[in-house]
Amino acid sequence: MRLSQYFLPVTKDVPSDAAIVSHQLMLRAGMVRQNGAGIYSWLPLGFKVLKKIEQIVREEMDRAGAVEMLMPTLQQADLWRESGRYDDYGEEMLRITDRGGRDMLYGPTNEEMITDVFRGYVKSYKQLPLNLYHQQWKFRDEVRPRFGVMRGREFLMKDAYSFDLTEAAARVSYQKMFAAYLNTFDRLGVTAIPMQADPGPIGGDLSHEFLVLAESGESAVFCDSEVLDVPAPGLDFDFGDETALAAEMDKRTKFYAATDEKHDAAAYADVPDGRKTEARGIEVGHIFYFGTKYSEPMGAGVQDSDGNVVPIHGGSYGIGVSRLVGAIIEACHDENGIVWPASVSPFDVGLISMRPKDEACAAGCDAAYDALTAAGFETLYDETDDRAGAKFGRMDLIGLPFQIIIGPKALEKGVVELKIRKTGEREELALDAAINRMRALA
Ligand code: 5CA
Repeated sequence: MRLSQYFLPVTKDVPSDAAIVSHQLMLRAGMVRQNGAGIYSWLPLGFKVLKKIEQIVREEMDRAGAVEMLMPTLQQADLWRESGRYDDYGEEMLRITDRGGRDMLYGPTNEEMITDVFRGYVKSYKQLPLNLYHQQWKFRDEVRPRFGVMRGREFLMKDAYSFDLTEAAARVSYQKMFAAYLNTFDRLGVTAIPMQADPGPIGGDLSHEFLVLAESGESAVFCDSEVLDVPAPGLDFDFGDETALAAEMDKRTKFYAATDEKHDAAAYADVPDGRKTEARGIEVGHIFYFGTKYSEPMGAGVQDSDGNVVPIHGGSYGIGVSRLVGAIIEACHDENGIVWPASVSPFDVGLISMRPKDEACAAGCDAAYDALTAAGFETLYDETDDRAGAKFGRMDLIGLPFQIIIGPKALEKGVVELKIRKTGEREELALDAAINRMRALA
């Protein structure tokens, strides 16, 4: 992508209410534009990151056996009356009336709607287990939308819903999502710690939140530092192996880790001294097992092997896809801007032409752009007339993992300058060698 043809409205103007670094950097890097309290347009650069996160989440859900679909944002109030949550949900729910006078709402979550889909088709235990998910915009009329996309009113969520015949089977489905989340966050380049959580308005008796540690996090976190070092299950993990699934959960839950809501000072006192970690965290995922809370009132039952109709055991599994854009920046930035993990970076490399008006330099940069593209690197090519300092600052701000800088002198020597954004390390080498080096580091 040639920068002169792109839309990258970087800016120095950041409103004073942008209190945390990810919000400031997203505005400065031209990733989002606020349209109202907690409501944002995703500008091209931000949208690319959002799509990358969405794709990784999709791949890991699919790997764990969940099946993707799409439900609408607008829902009928009557469905929520069946579960009893229409009145319970309170002011966070945005309620709308259509021209026919029907009560509608902008979905804050989809337990009712998926239960309705399920009961419309699934009648036998033989069709279980089933896990259906989608990635769709949600609306919650938060009292205090803040921190940019981290606590928005309209936000993108991945929500998965599992259906099982028995509680034991439902716990296996829960463990699958637990393991899939660890792999997902690992691929996204962040460490997310699972912690026992309060189920809140979703309900149920088993629930874990996944938190990324960051100073700006809304939750206080108490944990045994050992939990930070447990490796993710890995992409070759066998989701059909129930022993391995239980082990993955035990490996982490055996260490103390809780948010302030669930903190137990007495249990924390047993954590050995050098390992006590008190920090702040951002909730990027939340999983729930709620048994028959929705299936019973909504009549979502299946025939068991004896021919009796029994309500299914359900769970729901959320990931804050749009919140993750902010959370990743909170965990990955320095004084010059964002430092994207390669997996979610909007482009793989930034190519800076030092003298776009110099014919030889322009030709050399065009050739490098073609070579990088042919080598499979998605390249943002800065061929604008801006000052060199402005170009460097902008490229650092948007945080692509690599920069290739080409000026007339380097061209004469047959080299380019490769800069590694994370370390600031710079090296002069031939373009082919730079490509190999980037491949080795990616
Ligand atoms: N139905 C369940 C799971 S599918 C559910 O709604 N869970 S939740 O309420 O915990 O939300 C799931 C995830 O969405 C949270 O972990 C968080 O990462 C994200 N999220 C929740 N509220 C917001 C918000 N206001 N802005 C951005 N992300 C949010």
